[in-house]
Order: sequence, then structure tokens, then C-alpha cells
Amino acid sequence: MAVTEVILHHFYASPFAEKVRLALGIKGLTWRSVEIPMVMPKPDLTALTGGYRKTPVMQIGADIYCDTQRIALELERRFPQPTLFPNGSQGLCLALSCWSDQAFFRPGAALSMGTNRELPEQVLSDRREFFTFLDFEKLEADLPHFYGQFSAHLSLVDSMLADGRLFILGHECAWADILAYFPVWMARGNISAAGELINRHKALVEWEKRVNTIGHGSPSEFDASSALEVARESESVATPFIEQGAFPVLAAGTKVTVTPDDYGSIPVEGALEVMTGQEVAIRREDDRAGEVVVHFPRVGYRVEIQE
Ligand SMILES: N[C@@H](CCC(=O)N[C@@H](CS)C(=O)NCC(=O)O)C(=O)O
Repeated sequence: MAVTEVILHHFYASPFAEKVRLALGIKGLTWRSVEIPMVMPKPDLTALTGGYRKTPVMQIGADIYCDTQRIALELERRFPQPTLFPNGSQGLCLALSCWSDQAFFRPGAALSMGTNRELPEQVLSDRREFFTFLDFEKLEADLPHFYGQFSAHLSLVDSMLADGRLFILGHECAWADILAYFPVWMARGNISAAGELINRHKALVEWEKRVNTIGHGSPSEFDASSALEVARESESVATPFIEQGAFPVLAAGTKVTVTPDDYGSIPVEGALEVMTGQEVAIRREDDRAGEVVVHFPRVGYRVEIQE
């Protein structure tokens, strides 16, 4: 297998993974699919990431990309055409992530937890610990509020499309569409009364059909032990780089931890390899994965010197 091949560690019900599957579809890529468990423990995944547990994670050789923001940037860097960021929209789209990943996603996650009676008990109890932004004690009582919030965000998306444009930024399906789409996709699969909430938005529904035709590129099943072998037998292609003025000011090689600052906050330890305004990457050694570089976005991640 070519070491530059994309390996996606994910599970099919994951809405964040659906973002990446669609990006792979826009780019028409061939990729390897490793199905990971929906709940902890995930020993094969965390051997690669050093502890990061969220879904999805992208691997290319010995480079491990955590978080959909970082994955989108890397797909764009390695496979520039067709672009995910038409008309220089990269910064705008990454800023828009804060809207969709948080303000739009969270009421959707609350409604999924509160109304999907088919979620296995194992998943519910894992997410009770994981989604620290939700108060599960009050969830039932707050459902009307979450319906109201989710519905308000649907209305925003509908208004983005109200002038009859095909996609949010014009003629091409792009990362901006994926951001607006993935909570809708999650709602269809999980939220009771999703149809009633969504279908009254005519422009949104027509656009949803267009996004649905994008597909996922060409995946083929791959097993976790082969993915670990790929990591062991490859070398990272990351170029060490510390941007002048990146904050905090740290030298290359400093031992740090990188931790999501929202939820699922498991620190990953390693030696600083890359630090810019948009990304942070650390090098680490693992018994099973060998020497890997783990990449994160800078926005939303806490970087601390390891004592
Ligand atoms: N900021 C992350 C969020 C990812 C996320 O929260 N994913 C959910 C699944 S959709 C998750 O990790 N759930 C718990 C798990 O898979 O263990 C990203 O953009 O990738």
C-alpha cells in the first residue's frame, strides 16, 4: 500500500466523520476505512494518537491528524483540487467551524441523546461522561429549548440559501456546505421529529439533496493492525516549523501536552514539532505505532509545557 494513502479511523454513525467522508467525496479520493469502537476503550486508535479519543482521526503514513478542522486543512494541502475552500474562503470557513461544531451541533447532540431511543446503553453512558457541555440531569426538561435552538440554526442555513444559489458559497460544494450539513445529517439519523423540523425549509431541503449526491469517494475496508503497521513502517513527512511570535513561545523539541479545550479533554504528550497560528504538532514514540507525529488545529487546543 502506498504510504501516502489516506486511512480514516471512524465509525459510520459519526456526524463528525461524515464531514470528512464528504470532503473525501468532493476530492474524489480513494481511501482506507478503519472502523473504530463507538466508545472507550479504543486501544488501537489511542496507540496512534497518544490518547486523543474523538472520532474521526486521519492517518497518512506516520502522520496522524486529529480533529475535522485539521483534517480538512491537510486534505486541501495534499490534494488541492477540487478545492474545499473556493474564493479564498479557508479562514472564513475555519471560523465558521466554531458556529457549526458548537452552537449548531450541541443542541443536535442534546436532542440525539434525549430522543434517540435506539442508542445502545453503552453509548449513552459513555457520552454522559464525554459530553461535558450537557447537563444530563436536566436534559429531559430542556428538550423544548434544544428543539428551539436547533430549529433556529436550521433557519439560518435556509437563509444562507434563500437567493436560490446551489451551494453556500455559490456553485461548488465546499467545506462551508459540509459545516452546515453535518448537524442536519445527524438530525435525520437520530432526532425524533427531525422531518418536521427540517422539511419546512424548502431551500435547505433542495440543497440537502444536492449535498447527498456528493458521496464518499472510494473507501475500502482496512484493519486496525494493518494501520498500525503502516505507521511503524513509515516516516512522518511533517516539516518542523515554529512560527515567529506563535504563542506561547516555545522551542522545537519542548516536551508539551496538547489537549482539546472543550470536551473529551485527554492530554497527548510529545515533543513540539510544529506550532503556527493554525496548527500544532508533536512527535511521540509508541510501542505499537512506532514514531509518529500527531497533528491538531491550534484553535480549540491547549498547549502546555510538561513539567
Ligand atoms: N472537534 C472534533 C469533534 C469530534 C467529536 O466530538 N466526535 C464525536 C463523534 S461524532 C466523538 O468523538 N464521540 C465520542 C467518540 O467517538 O469516542 C472534530 O472536529 O473532529
